[in-house]
Amino acid sequence: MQFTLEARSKNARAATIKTAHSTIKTPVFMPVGTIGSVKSLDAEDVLNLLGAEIILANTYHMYLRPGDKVVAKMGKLHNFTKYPKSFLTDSGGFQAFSLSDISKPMENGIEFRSHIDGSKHFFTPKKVIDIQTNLGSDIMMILDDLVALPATQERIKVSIERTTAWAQESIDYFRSQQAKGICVDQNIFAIIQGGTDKAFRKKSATELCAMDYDGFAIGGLSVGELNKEMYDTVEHTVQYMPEDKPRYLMGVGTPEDLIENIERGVDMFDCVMPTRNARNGTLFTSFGRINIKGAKFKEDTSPIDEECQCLTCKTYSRAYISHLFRSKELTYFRLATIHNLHYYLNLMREVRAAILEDKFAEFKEEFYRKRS
Ligand code: PRF
Ligand code: ZN
Repeated sequence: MQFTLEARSKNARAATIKTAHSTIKTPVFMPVGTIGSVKSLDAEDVLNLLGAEIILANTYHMYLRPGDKVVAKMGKLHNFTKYPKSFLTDSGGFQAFSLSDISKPMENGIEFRSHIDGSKHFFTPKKVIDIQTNLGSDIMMILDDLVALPATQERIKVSIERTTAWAQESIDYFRSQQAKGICVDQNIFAIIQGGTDKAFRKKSATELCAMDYDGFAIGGLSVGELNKEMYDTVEHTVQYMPEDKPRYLMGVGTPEDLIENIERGVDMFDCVMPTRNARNGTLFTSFGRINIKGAKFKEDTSPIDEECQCLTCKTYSRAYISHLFRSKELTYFRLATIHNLHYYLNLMREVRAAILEDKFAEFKEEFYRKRS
């Protein structure tokens, strides 16, 4: 993987990441395609979304169904899904923690029960690398031990110690597999934990960033803490992360969260927010959010957002989209998802242009002015 830092505007960065399957311009928002599809869209729809060079899929889901061995036989994620650009796969630790009825983090891995059929499984650092090797993702994530906040100091301490031990085991195994000619086109990121505690974050970041990873993620945020605590933790953590590798904030967030964390030096994001919100009627616009359910849209001939250039806004009225939503028509989900993802991807494109001109501060001011 090639990482080229192109510009900075204060702490905000614009860079290019080259994987075996695409060239990703940062800051980047990665649409979530948990089971190998961005919900309601097909690969062609995603390719037609401006600048969608990478999507995120989940190890946990693909392992349980259809099974990583099936995906490998079908030509890995790229050929199975027909999305030819980059995939990042999350390791499964987070999904085992959030979806499973029972998830037990232990010294050597995480035991969990399938949310599909209740069957028992055990993820270890090596096992999730083997699964992600079968999936063929361009960027794989290590198994980490994350905790819901608020948590006790003792639990956070266990989490960062375990995550560091697993990270060492993961990188040794991954590089030794590569030395055997396995997963040579793939990359691996470590995940910093530590809750909102400054000393724990410093320790976790320092230990992980000393290892030979291709990039680093900040995990364990957006799990119940205040926005300000998230921003402060990111600002604090970033100073212990290398300049010459990508920085990825996992599972974040709102458009405002993206702007705030780009300002603090984050390059990559993923979140279900644009896709999930689309499905429940919340649409993002340049002047803030709207709920398309509103009676006031019933005879509204204008597009969702006058400034938006997406397929949905170029073609359809709010009245029609609102009617489809009320009727729970399947077409609604596709059109709304296209719009919300376009909004997120376009926001990243505009932020990047501003950083390249060293005008991030001006951009941020205008962004907030329009929504007030
Ligand atoms: N770890 C992993 N995946 C994640 C997170 C994490 O901490 C988060 C936290 N917001 C989202 N997804 N492995
Ligand atoms: Zn639109």
